[in-house]
Amino acid sequence: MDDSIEQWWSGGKFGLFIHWGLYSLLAGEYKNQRTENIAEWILHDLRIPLPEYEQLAGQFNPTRFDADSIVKMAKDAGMKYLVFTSKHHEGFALYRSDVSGYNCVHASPFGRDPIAELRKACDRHGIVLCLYYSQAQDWDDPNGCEDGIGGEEKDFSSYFENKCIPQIKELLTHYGPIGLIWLDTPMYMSFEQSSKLKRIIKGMQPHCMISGRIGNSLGDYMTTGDNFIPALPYPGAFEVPATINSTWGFNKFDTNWKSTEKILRSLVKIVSRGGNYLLNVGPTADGTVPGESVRVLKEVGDFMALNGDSIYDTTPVPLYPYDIDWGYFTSKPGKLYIHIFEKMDSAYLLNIANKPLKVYRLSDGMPLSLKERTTCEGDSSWLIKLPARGGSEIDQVICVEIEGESVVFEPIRE
Ligand code: JFZ
Repeated sequence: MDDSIEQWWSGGKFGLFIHWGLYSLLAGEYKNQRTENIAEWILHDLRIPLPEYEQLAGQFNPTRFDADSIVKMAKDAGMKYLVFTSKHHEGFALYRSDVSGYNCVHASPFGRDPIAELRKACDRHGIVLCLYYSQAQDWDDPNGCEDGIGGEEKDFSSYFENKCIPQIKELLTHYGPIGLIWLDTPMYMSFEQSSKLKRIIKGMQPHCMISGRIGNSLGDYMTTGDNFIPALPYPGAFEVPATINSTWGFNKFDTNWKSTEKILRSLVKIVSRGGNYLLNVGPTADGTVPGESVRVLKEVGDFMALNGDSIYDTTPVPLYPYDIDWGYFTSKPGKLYIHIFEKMDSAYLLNIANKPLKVYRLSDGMPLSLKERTTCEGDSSWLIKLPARGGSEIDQVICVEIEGESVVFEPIRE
């Protein structure tokens, strides 16, 4: 499993997810009826008649879509890759497809190819381009899967052979190297079908990674449930796809924006457990990213610019024997990073076996004092005096340069 994990992904830790499609035009509402669920499911959830939904293609004209500014936003947030919905469950392709005319170049006044534009922008800014593709659910194709709707009268393999595979081939042929194909909701994919898809992807682009949702456990890493973070350091590679509000596709009624503090906490928590954080934005029908998302990403970027060393290329430490609710650890060879989310005067830690060599605040290198002693019970202890926090500081990162490559925690004594 591990040979297929690429360095840009394992070291990069943080990516931008983009959910965009015809559902973005409806923004959570159709004919005065609001959807209760995630906005990109509106066709399914409100049972919109297909011919009516397909009409939306004729209105798709996001003239303010600017690939460069979106990629730059990701870059400035400290993200290293971007995953764009080339075709979601609705079945509409967001690129020039010769396999199906139901795409934004041939069926929409827009007439532009967002993936071609993202390719150029990603190359310009050094971001890895990745593509989401809904391989099993396709609510537009009469033979595609649909959640909860029986497949008895369907011929899934005909959809799979005639739309899914040819479109995946287009995506891997027309846009240069793709970092990752983000497959989703495998539904009724058989082991043979998942294997075939994997063979095709790896055959065309051996370095292209495959998300955990290809089906039949054939992905290159584990994709968690949306917004779900494993409780302990997970032994393998994993990625947490997550929303900034409560929906993936744009919903004009969803103002449930998470705070920057919450997003940063999730990022650090996920990275400290060995995972990647794939954070979503849902552009509107005019192609722009909601302002609240832009703001949060900018604030996360301010943290990353000063503290990125404690995130990129780090590995999780072994499980610390005490429950601490004020922070998290990450590490690199010879370094322990202590992420502190609470206002505290000092950090008191027990049972760290390494000898501390040098201690400083990561954001500016300010040296700090660390008192090391052995407790009456014979355990080693560290007392680190912390500097006053800046007003907007959410996570104060302390770097301790240690003797030895990796961090060693002693068990709690009997
Ligand atoms: C899927 C999609 O249905 C959804 O629209 C969005 O694209 C999201 C990123 O992925 O939804 C899922 C898929 C899997 C789980 C939860 C939601 N899961 O495994 O818990």
